[in-house]
Amino acid sequence: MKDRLSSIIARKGPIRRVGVIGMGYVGIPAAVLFADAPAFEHVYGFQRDSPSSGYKIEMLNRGESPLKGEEPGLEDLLQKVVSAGKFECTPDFSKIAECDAVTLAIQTPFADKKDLLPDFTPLIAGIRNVGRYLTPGTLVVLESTITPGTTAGMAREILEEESGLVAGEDFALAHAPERVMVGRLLKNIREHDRIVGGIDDVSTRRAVELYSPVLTTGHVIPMTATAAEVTKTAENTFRDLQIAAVNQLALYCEAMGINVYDVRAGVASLKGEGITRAVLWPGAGVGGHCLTKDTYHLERGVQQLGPDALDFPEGRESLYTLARGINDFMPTHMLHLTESALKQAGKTLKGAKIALLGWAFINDSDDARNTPAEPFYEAATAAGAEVRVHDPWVDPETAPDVPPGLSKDLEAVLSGADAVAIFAGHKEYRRLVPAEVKALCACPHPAVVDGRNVVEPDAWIDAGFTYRSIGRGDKNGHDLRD
Ligand code: SAJ
Repeated sequence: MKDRLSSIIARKGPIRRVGVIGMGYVGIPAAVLFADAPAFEHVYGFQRDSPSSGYKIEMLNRGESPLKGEEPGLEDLLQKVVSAGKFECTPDFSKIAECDAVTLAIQTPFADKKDLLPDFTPLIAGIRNVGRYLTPGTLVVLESTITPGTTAGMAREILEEESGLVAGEDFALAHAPERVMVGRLLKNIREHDRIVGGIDDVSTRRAVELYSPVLTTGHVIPMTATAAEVTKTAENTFRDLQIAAVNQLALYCEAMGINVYDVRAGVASLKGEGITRAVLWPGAGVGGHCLTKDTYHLERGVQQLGPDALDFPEGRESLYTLARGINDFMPTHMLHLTESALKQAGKTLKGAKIALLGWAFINDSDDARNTPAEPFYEAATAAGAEVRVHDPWVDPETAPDVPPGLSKDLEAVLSGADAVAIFAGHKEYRRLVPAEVKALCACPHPAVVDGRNVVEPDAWIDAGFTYRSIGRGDKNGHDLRD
């Protein structure tokens, strides 16, 4: 029946009109790049006119980007395609019927971090909207990160149910996972290779036709839809695994009294002749919206698609969820290091004033999603400490789940602190001067616990701090200096 789809597409001709559902940090750059491609004549950006996001419609149609932070080239390109009449943002989903190809870029965040399940509700609503207005010969592409099996499973079923059409016969269906990083959205879409996977060869070929015109140095890598879903979740699972491997090494180095960074440099020196050792950086934990959840997408995928076919060591936990457990342990380890440093100064967590520096999950960013600082904050508070949080990048007004009293006033947060716990490697913290911090802490032996290797151990130990850092087994047992 693939011939039927091929002939419908042949009659329809090349893709000329494109729709992008979801005007977020993935959909907006995708839409303007499609609109700027000479291959396409018009692009609709579909955005629900909801109380929280409806404002984007007017903004985008004025050529203004609603995205926070610097996105090089995005607003210029948006103004160019809007004034050329090639891009239009609309809440009218019926215009999907005019499109030859429709992509969905809708986030799948955790519904509840405790149960590690993604919230597919917004994506399902988007898919239903597409199904409602789907016409024969249209290509539908899911760009969101999804559990392997979703494209050929749930998405296909919903589209067929809503449209009365049949995937692979009346319309093409594919997955092309986004690989963008905030701050370099256009560059990533143009230059990263693009995984494109259809539910059948005809769908794959049509998706290749859609994405090829927007790539500059990137290449399209065709495969099946399920392989594309596994690729996306695996690429983040492997990064999480690499981080867990070096976090565990750091814990071992602390226990053996050696410096993990010496070991890291030593291991990484083994290279050449095709030998490589990708050793990442130990740290206070793994946050963000990618690495904290994509492992569980992959695990769910294999459980749903191949539970009986999977041959795996009896009773053994998945290496990937073990890695998640190690990375999620790092904020607890930071608490243990803080407790140890306070104890060396004759104090306990209970009643201690802790200055937590860095709420963002990543250096020099305002993004605090799933920050590892949060479990530390909660556990230290539960242990009776008073935790005050500083972050020069995170906006207390707009960021999700910010702790009470989050401040951009570093001196105020440091004043009277018994311990300083560094959770993000913001550049501001690399410039901290031990004597100045000690004067603010106003006690003989404040603790400094470095979760991102940003302070120089001896300078702080010599200034009278009790110093602890992840992986610094060579320094964590230092004598107290007056
Ligand atoms: N982290 C470490 N040690 C490391 C690297 C990161 O502890 O060596 C921590 C960071 O502090 C952060 C978390 O891991 O808390 C995630 O860091 P990240 O650099 O992976 O940033 P993300 O989550 O924004 O990951 C994104 C992902 N990109 C997309 O999903 C398109 C990921 O696949 C990329 O590998 C990563 O960016 C990147 O840097 O390219």
